[in-house]
Amino acid sequence: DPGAHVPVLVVGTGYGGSVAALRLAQAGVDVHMVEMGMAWDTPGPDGKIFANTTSPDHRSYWLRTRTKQPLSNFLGFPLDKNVPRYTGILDAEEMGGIIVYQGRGVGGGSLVNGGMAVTPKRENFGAVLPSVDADEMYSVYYPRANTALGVGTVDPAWFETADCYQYARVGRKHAQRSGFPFVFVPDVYDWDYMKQEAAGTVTRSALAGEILYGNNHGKKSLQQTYLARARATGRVTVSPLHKVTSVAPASGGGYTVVVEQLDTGGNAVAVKTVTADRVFFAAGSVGTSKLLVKLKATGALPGLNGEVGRGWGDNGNVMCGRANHLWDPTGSLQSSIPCSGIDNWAAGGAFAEVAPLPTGIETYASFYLSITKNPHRARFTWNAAAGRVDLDWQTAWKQPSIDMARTIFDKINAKEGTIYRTDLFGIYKIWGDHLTYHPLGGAVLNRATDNYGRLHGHPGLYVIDGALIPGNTSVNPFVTITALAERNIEAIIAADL
Ligand code: FAE
Repeated sequence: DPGAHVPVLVVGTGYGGSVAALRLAQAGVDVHMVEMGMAWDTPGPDGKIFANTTSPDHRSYWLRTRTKQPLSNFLGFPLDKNVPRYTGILDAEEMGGIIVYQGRGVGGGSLVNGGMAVTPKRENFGAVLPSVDADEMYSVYYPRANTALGVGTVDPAWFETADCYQYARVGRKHAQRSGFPFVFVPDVYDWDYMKQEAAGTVTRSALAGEILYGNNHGKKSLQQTYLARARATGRVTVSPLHKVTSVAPASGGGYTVVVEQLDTGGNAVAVKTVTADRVFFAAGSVGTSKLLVKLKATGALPGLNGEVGRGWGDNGNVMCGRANHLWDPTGSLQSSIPCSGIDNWAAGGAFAEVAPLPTGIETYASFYLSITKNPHRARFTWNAAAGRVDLDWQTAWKQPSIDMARTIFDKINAKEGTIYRTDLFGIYKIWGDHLTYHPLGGAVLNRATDNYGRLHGHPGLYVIDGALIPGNTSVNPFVTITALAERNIEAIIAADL
């Protein structure tokens, strides 16, 4: 309600926000969550909540009139098409030199992602979060996050026989023949449900190619895990299609939060003001960074320090495909949920997930999303003339990622006598180096905040999402975002409330 007062307001409903809401509610605190995206709890005219990957419609993109598919081309043909402008689920946000893909809606990135739930190797953790006690993370908070997220691993015996993972078995064969470690990767997808999909006894989701625009079945998004438990406490309310635009100290203490209510065309239809004793920024790396940089530059939060906006990275994401021989088909039926990867982090700085190309036809292609040790970090700044926040990432900064990914795929190509695909990202373009799925940083732990996410300069303001992590996690990031949020909220509840 406009004019209302709430003890805690959480900006965003992704991993960090959902952890904060659940744990605060369990501690007896009433929490209000504000989410700019839709609720995603109501079927559309086709009876489904989410659109399929192969037939994007108005539900698929955040306020675009044309799709912006990560794989833009196939066999020389561009894949993008016009769609009605709508508050859809996937934001392809163009930030100068890079397109940053993000989930929009109650559940944040958990709605659109592949569910790959990877805990970094212990020996890599010091570089991920240098100021955090690794013993505590690996004994308490990673296990707590993995349990609450519902993480599991494919049944290895079923994997060997499942048609839908032929692409992964081909990926394994090629990795091992070149001497690379092949690993199974855990996921939050319900693996029993996937077995039933393969057996034809339930409605298909992963085996119908669903990913990117939401999964109608099988995937345990935050709606099924943290957010369901948070709502069950009776202390958590959520306002979808509401966007936070300002947070500033209130005269009587606490913070004044300005919220725009959006319609499904993205227009502000009402502006509401609430006061909150405490505000948790959980709008994602880009969302939180953009808000804080703007609020500092425009004088709303003058006490924020000069670290706000710094330390942003793309988790070293780069994509590529390889063209296999005709005797190495990868399968016309491919599970959209990856279950495996190639680990060359120690030797070459790259961890590559063996990714699906769920086109429904045999492509003879192997497809990979590599996470690399890219050293470049970008900065968000306030562009007063344009009234927006800019990011100074440069496309050429992907070159180290390409070089690191090549430590795997040049060798595999040489061994197999194969070549890179040049038709997936344009015409004669090998590398998907224009995007990231894994934005991280912008309000880095122990720099813009204290060692638990308390923002310097304004008591009662916290960052609790991917903005805390300085640009790279060495693997897919959401388990680390969740575990760090579990650690921080425990300390905050104990000391501040
Ligand atoms: P996030 O989940 O992005 O949530 C932030 C929320 O805040 C969103 O719902 C926003 O709509 C909302 N918001 C933003 N600004 C405002 C505002 N001003 N007012 C109100 N609400 C706002 O943040 N990671 C993995 O670990 N494994 C994977 O397999 C994987 N696959 C991915 C595939 C795709 C296509 C994408 C896009 C991402 C993938 N990720 C994956 C990344 C993962 O989803 C991401 O790191 C987390 O979702 C980030 O969590 P946060 O809590 O930081």
